[in-house]
Amino acid sequence: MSMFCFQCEEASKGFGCTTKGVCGKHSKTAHLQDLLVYLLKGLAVVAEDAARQGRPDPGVGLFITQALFMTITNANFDDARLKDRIQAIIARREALKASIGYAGDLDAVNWIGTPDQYETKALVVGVLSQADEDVRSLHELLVYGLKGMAAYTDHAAVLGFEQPEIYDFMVAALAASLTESDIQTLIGWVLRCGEFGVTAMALLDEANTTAYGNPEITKVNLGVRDNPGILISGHDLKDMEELLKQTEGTGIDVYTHSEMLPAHYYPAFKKYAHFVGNYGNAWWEQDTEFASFNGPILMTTNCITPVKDAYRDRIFTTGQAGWPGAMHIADRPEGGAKDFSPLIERARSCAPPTELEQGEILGGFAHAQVMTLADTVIEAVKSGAIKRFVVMGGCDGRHKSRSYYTDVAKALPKEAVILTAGCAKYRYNKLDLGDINGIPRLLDAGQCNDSYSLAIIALKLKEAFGLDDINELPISYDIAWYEQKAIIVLLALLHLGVKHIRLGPTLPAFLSPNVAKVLIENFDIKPIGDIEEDVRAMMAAA
Ligand code: SF4
Ligand code: SF3
Repeated sequence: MSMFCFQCEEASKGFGCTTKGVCGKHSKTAHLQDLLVYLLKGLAVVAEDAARQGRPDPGVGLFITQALFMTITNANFDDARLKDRIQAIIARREALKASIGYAGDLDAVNWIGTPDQYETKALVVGVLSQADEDVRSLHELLVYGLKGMAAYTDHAAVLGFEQPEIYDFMVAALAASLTESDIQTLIGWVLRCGEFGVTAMALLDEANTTAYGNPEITKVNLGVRDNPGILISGHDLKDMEELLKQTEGTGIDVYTHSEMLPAHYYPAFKKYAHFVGNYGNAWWEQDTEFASFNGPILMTTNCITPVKDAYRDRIFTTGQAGWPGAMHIADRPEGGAKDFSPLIERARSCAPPTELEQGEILGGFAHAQVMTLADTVIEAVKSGAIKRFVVMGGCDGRHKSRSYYTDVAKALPKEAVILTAGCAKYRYNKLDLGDINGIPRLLDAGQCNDSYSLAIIALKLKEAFGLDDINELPISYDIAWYEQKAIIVLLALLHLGVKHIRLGPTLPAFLSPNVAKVLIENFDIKPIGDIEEDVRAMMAAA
């Protein structure tokens, strides 16, 4: 075994990647990420102590958030940047220790090594260094939830929205994932992670809607025009804003890819005439779709797949994303904007995108928009025109078995409405599912973090129907997961009291049998099964 990683749904053989990641991550990169997380836990222990002494390190929450974000599946494959971050963690930890006179003896708070020692050290501090499989499972579940939370917290911070309580929790929980081994206490940390997941998603919702307005019902064009284009992928809306501003009047069009599709739903972006549409599908099809796009591509976050020669000289990363050899657009200076001129220059010599498809898709059903339709929706439920809502949000992925979600969307009776968010939607968002009394049968709230919108809608419906329990609503959950943002969304739903969630295409490899049993017994989480049986059970309110 030259590495071990089981943080995503595509963990090899449902066990873990042991020689090279299915995602393309080399063992060296996996080791650097292991060491980075380990040392970050050490920094969290020191930061917690500093706060306890009343001498907190003010920037440490955001620093930890951004470093964790780098280790999310498909975010950063660039060893040089991971090494730089490890050095920065050690430097920050040592400075903090010196300033508070810290004298603890944990290895993670004291280890100092040079870059040539990182790999050897990583071999003894990775996931498998915890021998007890239940403790390991809970540590990793907690850390993966924190990674997802880190992504959302960083996006909010970029827009100027930060909450000290979220950072305090992240620091304390990360420290606990190093020092705590009592099973019940760890379960408590995992459940609290869900609670703060809701807080983090609410903060990001506030940040996005304050900066760019409330998403509106929008038809998004799938075709292309004759101008050269820039394709923007990932989740960062501030990058979206700055790219649109800097490309205005240049004769270059801008298209969204994968999780950037919901940018079209925001009023602030609609005013740009060169913001043309969405190109392609979910992240895992990028190797062919980026080739035919013909112009530069900007990856603002996950998901990057191994870069092909066909577009190697056209791919750029920014923020916490990275690919070795890809040009990285530097962070914005204090009070300034990022400089996207290298993409604009590159686009000038590129052919227009090759058309993949034509037509439109509909989206923009975040909570504020759905609430304007509340009376119609409630009436449709009362009259029986809508019998069930099925939440099918989450992530998409490569596995053939994910056709389950397309088949469920097709098999659901015409009285069912699908609520979605995240890139999972690409499995069914181009189907013609029709409408119920004018309400489309597929309501897309936005990015994966906009699962928060789906939770708000559920809570508002619970109120409107005068119910005591969210599980009494005519809503079923049939969720697709891939990476760690889906983990924080799942923990957030559990915190809100949602039960009977179907999770697929497989249950996480990092759940030990005992930890899986706790989730099943307390929340009735179940794996997806036969399409017809699942549809029947969901419609019968199983
Ligand atoms: Fe394997 Fe997923 Fe880890 Fe990549 S992130 S190495 S695919 S488990
Ligand atoms: Fe997709 Fe990577 Fe998770 Fe934001 S872009 S949902 S997989």
